[in-house]
Amino acid sequence: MDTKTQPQRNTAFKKEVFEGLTASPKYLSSKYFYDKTGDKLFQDIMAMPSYYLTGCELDIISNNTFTIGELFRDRENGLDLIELGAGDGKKTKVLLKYMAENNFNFVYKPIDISENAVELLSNNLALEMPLLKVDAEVGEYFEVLERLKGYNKRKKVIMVLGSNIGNLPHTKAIDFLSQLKDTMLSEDLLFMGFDQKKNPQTVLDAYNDETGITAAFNKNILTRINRELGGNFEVEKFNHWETYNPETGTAKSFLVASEAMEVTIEQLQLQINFEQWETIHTEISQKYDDKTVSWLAEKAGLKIETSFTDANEYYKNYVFRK
Ligand code: AVJ
Repeated sequence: MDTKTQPQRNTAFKKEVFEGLTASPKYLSSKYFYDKTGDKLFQDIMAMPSYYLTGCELDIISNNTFTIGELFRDRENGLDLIELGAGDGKKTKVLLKYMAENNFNFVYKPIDISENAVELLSNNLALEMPLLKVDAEVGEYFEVLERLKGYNKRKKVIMVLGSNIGNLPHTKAIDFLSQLKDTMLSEDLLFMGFDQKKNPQTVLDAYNDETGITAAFNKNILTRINRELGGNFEVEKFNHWETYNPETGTAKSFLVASEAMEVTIEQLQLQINFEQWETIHTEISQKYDDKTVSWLAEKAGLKIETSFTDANEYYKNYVFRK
């Protein structure tokens, strides 16, 4: 595992928190949800029936393992399977097991922004699949893209599951996709999950559970600022608020101050004021349709080769080529 970039990431965290909380309106980046507590809360989210995304993608991968696996295969030189945002690897393991059992020659390279997630996944794979070649790394998407160019000695398959791309607004998603394209050669594949537009209530329910798990997940970013940057947010005075715009397909998460407050963040030498009902925008979870995905692909210079969906067409995994 590469821990050399840790201090740098902490600096990026500081810089972005400063920028976001001094902006108007205030915002924070959802990529900072994922510390140890955030990872655990996200696991709890994935286990909630209302958070349909995980189950749908698991169904898609389980029902199409052979087709997907054989698309990935290179009988001559094998392949590098690179996963951005690997998390707990639950869905990926279905493919890893197929590949391992069917004589694929491959290295699995999981990359995640959460050091904790990468460590848990590495340990788990060492136990469950001891013969698998794993080369894990900590890093964030845009930071690791450059290094992916070094993986051009044989076929590479890049996976981004979980509709993780949905955290990026379209402009950034196009940037991300076109930078991925720049790392690809003609035989390489990009396998990516996109949550689809559906009944707006179903989307809203996925991000607004009554048990408060999503609220806790959203608020964890404030707890993290308290712990890592010496903040004194009174976390319970913020409300989780979710919106979904069925026209644009954008689900948005906010933290709303339930009263006027003054917050200090020691390490940033920053004092911030909240008016009552002032917001911090924390996350977008974009929903897609075929037309939008085709448009993103075209803008990024990628071609859609095929796609897989579940019985309800709630979710789709697309295979892209350069
Ligand atoms: C992991 C980014 C795909 O946006 O659906 C879950 C994170 N946020 N519940 C998503 C999340 C609130 C999730 N992604």
